[in-house]
Amino acid sequence: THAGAATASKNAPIPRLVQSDGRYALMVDGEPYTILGVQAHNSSNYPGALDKVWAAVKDVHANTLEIPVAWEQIEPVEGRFDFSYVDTLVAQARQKGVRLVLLWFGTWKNTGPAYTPEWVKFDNRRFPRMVDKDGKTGYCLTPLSEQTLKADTRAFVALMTHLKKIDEAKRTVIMVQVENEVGTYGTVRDFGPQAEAAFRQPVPQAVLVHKKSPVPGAASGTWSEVYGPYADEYFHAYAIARYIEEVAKAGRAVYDLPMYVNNALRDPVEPLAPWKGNFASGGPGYDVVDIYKAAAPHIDIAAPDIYIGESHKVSAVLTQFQRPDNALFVPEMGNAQHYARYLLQILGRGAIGVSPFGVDYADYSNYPLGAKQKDKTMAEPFGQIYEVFGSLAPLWGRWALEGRTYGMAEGDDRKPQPLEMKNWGVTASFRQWQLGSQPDPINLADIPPGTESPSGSMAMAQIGDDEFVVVGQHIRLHFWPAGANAGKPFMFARVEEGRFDAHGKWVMERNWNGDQTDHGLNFTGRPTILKIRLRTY
Ligand code: N0T
Repeated sequence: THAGAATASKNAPIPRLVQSDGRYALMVDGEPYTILGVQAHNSSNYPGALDKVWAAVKDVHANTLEIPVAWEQIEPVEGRFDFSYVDTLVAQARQKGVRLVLLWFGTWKNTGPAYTPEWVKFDNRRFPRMVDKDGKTGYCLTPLSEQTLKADTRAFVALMTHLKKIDEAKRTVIMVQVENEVGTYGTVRDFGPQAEAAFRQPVPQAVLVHKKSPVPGAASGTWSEVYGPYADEYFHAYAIARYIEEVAKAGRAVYDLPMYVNNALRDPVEPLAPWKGNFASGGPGYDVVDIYKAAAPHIDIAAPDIYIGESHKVSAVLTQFQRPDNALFVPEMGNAQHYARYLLQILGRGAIGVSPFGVDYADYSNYPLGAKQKDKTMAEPFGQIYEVFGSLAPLWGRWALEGRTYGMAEGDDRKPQPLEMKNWGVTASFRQWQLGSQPDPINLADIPPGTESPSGSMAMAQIGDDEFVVVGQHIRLHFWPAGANAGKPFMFARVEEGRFDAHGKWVMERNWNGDQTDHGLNFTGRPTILKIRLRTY
């Protein structure tokens, strides 16, 4: 036998993002993998804090934990690395059967340098901060410093080198977030002398190709010539993206895991306008995803952190970030109960994963962004859905890659929603009892328990011409014939309730008929999976 080949074949295939017709799957162990994630609180990245994280991961039935690795903790003294936390984390994750997404809290964490080591934080000469229009030194480290870039890159490469060493056989770590919510509050860009000189340079060709000019006829030139009133923000986005690219590229040269950046969102429905101080300038917002694609080809995904909970805004965000050149992934979302219904909408849209934030028992509530509760009752609404969806998760990624999936969440307006699929449509309605129909407008004194606030949702996969798998909660579904079936009479052939076993085999529990189908398919607060076959006659 060849010892070399035997050793090489012991490694599980490396995780990677694959694309087909503008749809995506994250491949883990060679199969599409759907991240049913949670993100730990910011300061849970120490061995002593992990028990309270794992307890919540278990309660919520997550298959993946997102958790920080801070520059300050792996390189407290320049050039001396300590990976004891990473080792503990990875070993415990394996014990629990949970995958990891590691968050590199480096030069920028929520735009600030709080997670850089002390030798970086306070050395303004060597690691300069940005300067605003009035020449005042700000809080944020400038993306134009080659020294800062070099130091961050060295630490990140050390991390990736260590991960390769301890994890390339098992691939417990499946993806890495590079920095956290980058950009800058308070100033649109750096106005220091070096930045001013760079700002007067021509826009790089790659950026021109990806990001069209809003100024008629300005196909090339300086940032101001090409991007007019957006020039400052776009220049800053480019500077940050290019910095992140250097970090990611160096890390992937050592150990080629998928990598992404996350975004603290600007308002998704406010008419697009040049930066006026109400979001982090230079972060990977929807308007500059193109610039990140141009400047940071080693970043697979620009991903939205959803803390804006209104249903129409959530839908707008998903549309803005799900693009043929950008997989949908929601690495953070509020953990308040009203966000739970978005899980199925997001997974149904074909996201590679989703992850409410702050699902651990660290005695911290990030209300008003998330839940007031810090205990099991915070995890429960998400756990109910993950537990049931878990049976579908091994199949879902393939269906999503094939474009078979759909998702929906009850709107804040509580109104019915139609959805057209291939030759079949379905209309969802909400706050119905299981039998009969509520009057319109609904009698609020007589609504089913658990529907006081919006909580309905479903994810549906069309697995055959006339066959569907759906998981739903607090929702009523009526199918109708569409496309080639339009106008034809039809009936249910089967409406089986059940689940998929560990081998992907459908296990039926019962067949719904009579009262259980005569008034639509009614899902209560207990998430349920149905396998449905329709037929025309
Ligand atoms: C998030 C989290 C954590 C309505 C906040 C959200 C996490 C970071 N930042 O708990 O700090 O590390 O990525 C910023 C939300 C901005 C406000 C949204 C307006």
